[in-house]
Amino acid sequence: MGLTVAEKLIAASLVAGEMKKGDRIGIHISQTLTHDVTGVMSYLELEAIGIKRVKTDLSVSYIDHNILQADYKNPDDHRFLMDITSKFGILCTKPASGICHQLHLERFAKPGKSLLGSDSHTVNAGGVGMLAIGAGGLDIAMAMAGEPFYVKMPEIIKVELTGELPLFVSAKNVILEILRQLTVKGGLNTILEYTGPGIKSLNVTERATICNMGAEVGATTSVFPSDEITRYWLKAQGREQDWIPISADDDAVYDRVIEINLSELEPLIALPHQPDNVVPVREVAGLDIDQVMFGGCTNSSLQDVMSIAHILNGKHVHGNVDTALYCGSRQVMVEAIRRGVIDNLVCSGVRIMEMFCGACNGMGFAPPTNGKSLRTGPRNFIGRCGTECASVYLVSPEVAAASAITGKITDPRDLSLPVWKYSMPANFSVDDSMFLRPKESFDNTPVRRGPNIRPLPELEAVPNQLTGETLIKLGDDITTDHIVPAGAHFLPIRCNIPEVSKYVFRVVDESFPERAKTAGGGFIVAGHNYGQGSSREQAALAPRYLGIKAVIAKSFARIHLANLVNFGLIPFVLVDEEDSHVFDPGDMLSIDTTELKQGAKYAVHNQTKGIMIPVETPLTQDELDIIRVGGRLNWIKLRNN
Ligand code: MIC
Repeated sequence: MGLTVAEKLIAASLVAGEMKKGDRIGIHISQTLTHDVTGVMSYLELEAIGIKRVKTDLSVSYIDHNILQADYKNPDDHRFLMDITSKFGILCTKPASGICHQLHLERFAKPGKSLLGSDSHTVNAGGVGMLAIGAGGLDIAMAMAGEPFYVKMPEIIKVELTGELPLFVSAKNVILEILRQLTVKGGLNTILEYTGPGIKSLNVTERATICNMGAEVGATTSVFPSDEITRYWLKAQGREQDWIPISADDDAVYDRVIEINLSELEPLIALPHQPDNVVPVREVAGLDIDQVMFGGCTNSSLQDVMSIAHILNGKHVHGNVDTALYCGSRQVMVEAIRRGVIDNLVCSGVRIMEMFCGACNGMGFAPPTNGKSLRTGPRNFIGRCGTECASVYLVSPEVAAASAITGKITDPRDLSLPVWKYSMPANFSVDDSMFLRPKESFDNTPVRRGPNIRPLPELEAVPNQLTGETLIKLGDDITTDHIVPAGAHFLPIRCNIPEVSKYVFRVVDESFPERAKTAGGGFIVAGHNYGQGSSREQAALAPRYLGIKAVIAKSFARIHLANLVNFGLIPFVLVDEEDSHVFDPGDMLSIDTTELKQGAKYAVHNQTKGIMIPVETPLTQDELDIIRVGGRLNWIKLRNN
């Protein structure tokens, strides 16, 4: 039987298990990626693991999130990252060289290789036929130490693209359409593999845009074949030698098929506060807006910037609209400057920001009270933009640009704009001078650690009896932004667990941290897709630090489930999801965890109501053994001693 592209990529890196859907497999990781919000903890964990040099072909530490240096915290983190990566043999960028995913696509992503990144949008590199997966920082540390990355062998969804994108309907609309069909839950434990005649009309940065937001359907990853279009991109980056052809066999077998005729797509928009709340732009056209943000890792390529500039050329952004642009990298910025695009945008009234994630995760450019903000990034979770009462809408660069002119949500096709077609340069300006090369070998140069970089908390083993109060009851699709907030006030404290734990569930119940501490910990009860969104392991570690014993939910997002295992927090799944109504905040619960066995059923004793509720865990025995000892770092210490 023939293989899909995804199966070929997995087979090339498989080091444990068999490619049987649903089985746990181990993948060798050739490249890793971190950034400055998740990377500090990842390198603290790498130190704890005890190796002296990374075992990967390439590891890169990007500095692209915490760029608002409002006090000592972010510059201290950056100094720590530069020092520690140099010792371990890791490349490190200078601050604001660009967004990690755009930079990695430009300079390092390789078809056929595997990449693990401490960011959920690592999947962006699937645009060049790479097996690129987001994971928590500790999993990245393990990969840097040469350990396999374990994941459930996913189902493979064939996304058959036909036709060609119409004018002013760009690649972002493809993934918005997939989100509309699949929802934020629909891609769990799947790989989205793009194929069909339609892919021949998509260049690498368009393919990366589509892969990038595959993270929002919960997919393990997304991937395109590696073909002549891939080769063109690598050649334009001076990396043609990295190209290899990868395509699915004619008799490859897929688990599901989604068909999309690109020619029939229209401009789409994700309404607040979920990326799958997608409707046609024309359904909400005319709504007044306060802000437009161009940028984010999904749409900050040269094509995106030039498309925006084409629409704004000779026009001004509306007086009521504050508009900002974050180019994806120095390369994008330089190429745009050389084409006269940046001065056009300045003349149109667009604020030119630094090259980093920026407003996408609330690092500046927050909307006003009850503001309406159109953004070209991947996420619109509540509170993520920095203003909890604001509403963020996700759109393509073209819809964002048209709306910036009119001051209202606008379909660009209604502006009778001149036709414009992007032609990707045959050669991009390549300048790697902002990548700091590591020392030749590990040495004892001290690593400068600011006071905000706190040691990893000690985690005790899981007791045989879990007892405590139901501290919070939540619905479906609880995001990592609900659990530990994003934004300029909170991203800088991500490497300070005692501090960040003060803000757990801030956007849903500000009293939670104090109640958890007063109660000596307890339980979280939630619905489906608990922990959707980012790779931030603090979303597991901070509740653990507050004494949370277990999370009882209807289902879990992939990355967060792995983070719960890594930090010794048991994820229980309701055997009958209707039992969720039995739990109320304040109910006293107890669970006998003397035996943590794969496939076992457990009973949650709701002592307040005198009811026993059956639950199970979706974990393998290895994962349960890791939880038993209090998490992966404890497990490693025990293994090494
Ligand atoms: C995001 O897009 O949510 C982030 C901020 O990049 C996160 C990383 C983090 O939360 O630290 C992600 O996607 O993993």
